[in-house]
Amino acid sequence: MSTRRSLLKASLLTPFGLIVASEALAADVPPAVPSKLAPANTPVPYAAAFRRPPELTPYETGFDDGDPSRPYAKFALTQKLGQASFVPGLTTTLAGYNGIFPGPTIRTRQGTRAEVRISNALPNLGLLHPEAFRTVTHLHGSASLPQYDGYANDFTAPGYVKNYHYPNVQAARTLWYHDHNHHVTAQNVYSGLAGFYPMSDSYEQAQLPQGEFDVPLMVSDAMFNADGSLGYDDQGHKGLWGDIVMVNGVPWPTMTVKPRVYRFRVLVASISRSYRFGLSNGEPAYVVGTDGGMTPTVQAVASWRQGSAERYEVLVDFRKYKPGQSVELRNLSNKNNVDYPNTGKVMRFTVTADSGPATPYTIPTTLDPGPHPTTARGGIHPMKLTPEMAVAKRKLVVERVHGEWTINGVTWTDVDKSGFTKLFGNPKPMDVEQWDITNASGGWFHPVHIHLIDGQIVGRNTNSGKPFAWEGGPKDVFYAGENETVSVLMQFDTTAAAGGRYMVHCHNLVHEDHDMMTQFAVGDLRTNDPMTSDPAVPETMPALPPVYRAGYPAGT
Ligand SMILES: [Cu+2]
Repeated sequence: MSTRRSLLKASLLTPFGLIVASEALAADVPPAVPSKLAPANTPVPYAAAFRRPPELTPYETGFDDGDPSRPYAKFALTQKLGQASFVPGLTTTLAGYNGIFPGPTIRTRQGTRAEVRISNALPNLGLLHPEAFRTVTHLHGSASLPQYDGYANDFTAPGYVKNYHYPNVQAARTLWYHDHNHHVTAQNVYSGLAGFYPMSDSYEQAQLPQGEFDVPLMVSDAMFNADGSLGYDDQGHKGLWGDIVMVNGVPWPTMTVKPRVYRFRVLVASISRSYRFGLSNGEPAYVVGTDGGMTPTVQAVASWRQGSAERYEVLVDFRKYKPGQSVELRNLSNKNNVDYPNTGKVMRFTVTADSGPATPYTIPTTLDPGPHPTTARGGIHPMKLTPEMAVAKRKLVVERVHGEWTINGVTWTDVDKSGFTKLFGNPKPMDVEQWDITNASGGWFHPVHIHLIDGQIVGRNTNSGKPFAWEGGPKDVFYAGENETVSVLMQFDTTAAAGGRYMVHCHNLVHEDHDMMTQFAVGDLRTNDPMTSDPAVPETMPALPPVYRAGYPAGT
């Protein structure tokens, strides 16, 4: 570390700056980049009002073969350019689902299958890259068939449309949809291609806050050019760390809350940044859900670590606050992030008087996720898996080799060169396996996403062999921190998804693009070919005007 760089770091000390300074020595993270925005265009923390993404209604609902036990809902999204006011006094061109960021929230229910028709009405060239503006949509958290799972090379070109099928048979959870196009996923997601897809079921509805008190928080970071356009700099494929933290596309918003218990579905949609969230007054957050649904035991935590694509559902109890009181959601940061003066802040809650008597609610200590949806066919709830059930153990090493991000030395380019036949593993349908994900590098962290599965973290070498307190539920992203090995049990449950090829990759999207991604196949790798089974077709229909549900008042 050069003296100059150390000084630069030292000049950026935040209230949590001691962490930054002491851990920067071991890091190979890129230097901070000064903001290009004029002071008048620089957002001020907590000045802007919180908002929720609009909720999209289906354009058609019905029953397969007229059978009332087989409902479906069909949605349509158009990927197109749009204009947003992210920073004061300037407009920003983005590429989003329906031209907005975050994209529309799609709420679904377990047992109602969905189709989402995604039309690419983007220009021929990317907004932040010079390549064709092809898109691939992955519904993260869904056990979808390979041809609907957003395989990185199953692209939809501008002027084309793909109708994605989602089974929605899993337990209630916070899913999200986002771009997954090979080599430019980072630029495409950063341009705005990301949205929520919460799925409910009767167990979740009976136990966790709903409606007004069920709030999605998409946390991302960005940097802007002087004219308000999105800045993009991944520093030689290391990562992108912006100086502005946004929640649902609003820099450091203030949310007005009632003195009630709120449920926040926290999603990190950042390209590279990871967070350590906590409330500014040290009050606990109650972790009730992880990537794949409710946690069997509710954990009160003072803070929790969360990387790209991880979802944590937390309850915050505002009942003890007086009207006018405020509390902040802060980011204490983690090793190997690039921190700026205000990246330690996320959002602020200001408590207002209640609108009427609240329904009594006790913060639960345990949660019942209900019967596992595929038990009848041999499916086991991920939190009931035990190491003895594993029929295979695999080691997955994430590392930088000769300037390329790799998994066991393999890149997606190697997979491409094999005609997409190269496999990391080939479990049989319904097999249980243990995968040990190792990051032997002290200088990086990698949130590793395994498609298709819900896993149980059974061990972490850095935490006396145990998962962290907040990791007590089903997961599909596994944060492999510096010198960490995280051990995961998973069942390759193909009840909803048959078999075929699925990706494994780092969810630092810059690492994923260059080229930390490989694949496994469940059963025969030739079934459900992700690129030829149901490819995109030329769009022949005019875009449907979207219909959104009535939202909540500004700031709430
Ligand atoms: Cu990575």
